[in-house]
Amino acid sequence: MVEIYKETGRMIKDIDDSFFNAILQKQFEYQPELKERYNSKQIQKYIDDTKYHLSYLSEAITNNRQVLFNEYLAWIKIYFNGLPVTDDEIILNFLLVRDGLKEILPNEMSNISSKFINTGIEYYKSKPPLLPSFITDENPFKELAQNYLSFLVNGDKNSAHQLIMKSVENKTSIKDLYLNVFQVTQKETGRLWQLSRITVAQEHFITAATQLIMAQLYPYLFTTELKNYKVIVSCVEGELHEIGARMVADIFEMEGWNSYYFGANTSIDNLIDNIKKHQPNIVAISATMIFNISTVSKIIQTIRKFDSLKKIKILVGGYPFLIAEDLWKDIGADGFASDALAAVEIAERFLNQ
Ligand code: B12
Repeated sequence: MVEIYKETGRMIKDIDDSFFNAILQKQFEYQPELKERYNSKQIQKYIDDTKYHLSYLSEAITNNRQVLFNEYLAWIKIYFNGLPVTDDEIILNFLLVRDGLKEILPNEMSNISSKFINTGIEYYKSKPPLLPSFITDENPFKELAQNYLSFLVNGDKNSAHQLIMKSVENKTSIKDLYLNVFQVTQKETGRLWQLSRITVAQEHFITAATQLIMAQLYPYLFTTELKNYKVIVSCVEGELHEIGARMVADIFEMEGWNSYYFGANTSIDNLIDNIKKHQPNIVAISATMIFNISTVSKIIQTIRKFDSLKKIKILVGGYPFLIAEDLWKDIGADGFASDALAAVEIAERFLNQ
């Protein structure tokens, strides 16, 4: 049962370029006006987008989690809402992919992919293209977060920096700044980009400024009594979102752990070599993009192969694990946490068992 899903996901992942060109030609047959409208850049974009859709479909099927595909479709709906691509064009693209897969996959597998795509399309149709702010009324630091982000959106990193340093002087804890200010303003930045309210350059500027400001807070991190525990924190290969992992490493450090932070896009081989070398109590693996779940799973399987690493507990975290309940169990991790504070709590619970 599980194997057929994995095999279907794998076959979809391995599909070659001729498939995507055939889908494009079919879309032109149904919508000849698109053929007139698309220049070579738009044709390439259509092909890239279709490949991208399949990378999500493949992970959703591999893990037998409709929610992973649905959330992606909800994301597309909002993203394309501000752009000159209609719902009908997007839905037709998915229908053509579904029918194209019927031609190349064995029956049992194409039934699975059709079910995922049909359910996804219904979800797409039912979702309004709305995305509420991540800076909510429940956030005790709402005003600080709003003011901080507003400075950065306007390109004023010095005022953003001063605002944070002033709140540190006023005894706001680093943990509150991390979770209630930086984490939510980063997510809000993503939302503003997705809604086309800020540019990619602004998003990069805000992220770089936040990383710089987090680095200025380092003197406040290393104040606790040291424990004799080690943690390795790393993003998987292909994963460029590193701030969540950085926060996890920093909060471990604040709690007296010795942390080894390897950042974004670390190769499996390199990670395994370092796990062998440092023999940590905990390995914390971070992934944000749904198409990286398989790599997380591969890392876990590789660690489990070595007798010398048997005692190590593996934690996973990041967006896919937040939306797909118990996915962490299915891929063989020992635990999952929704944020950096909870990560340390779980890790210490393991060690006190
Ligand atoms: C900054 C950013 C980038 C930067 C990252 C730079 C950097 N140095 O990190 C860059 C420009 C590289 C980037 C690239 C892309 N991005 Co981007 N990015 C973001 C953004 C705005 C912020 C990420 C962030 O810092 N979040 C804040 C951290 C603190 O939150 P977190 O990661 O969830 O971490 C917490 C918990 O999850 C947990 N946790 C995390 N890891 C772990 C691990 C363990 C073990 C545990 C226990 C817990 C844990 O603890 C953390 C701290 O509390 C997000 C928006 C968002 N919603 O996150 C989009 C976002 C993730 N990106 C998105 C996209 C689409 C992309 C690109 C595809 C864009 C493109 N067209 O190229 C690429 C993909 C790159 C790749 N292959 O990885 C989308 C993803 C949507 C989707 N469908 O999946 C988002 C959601 C934006 C959006 N709203 O549309 N991005």
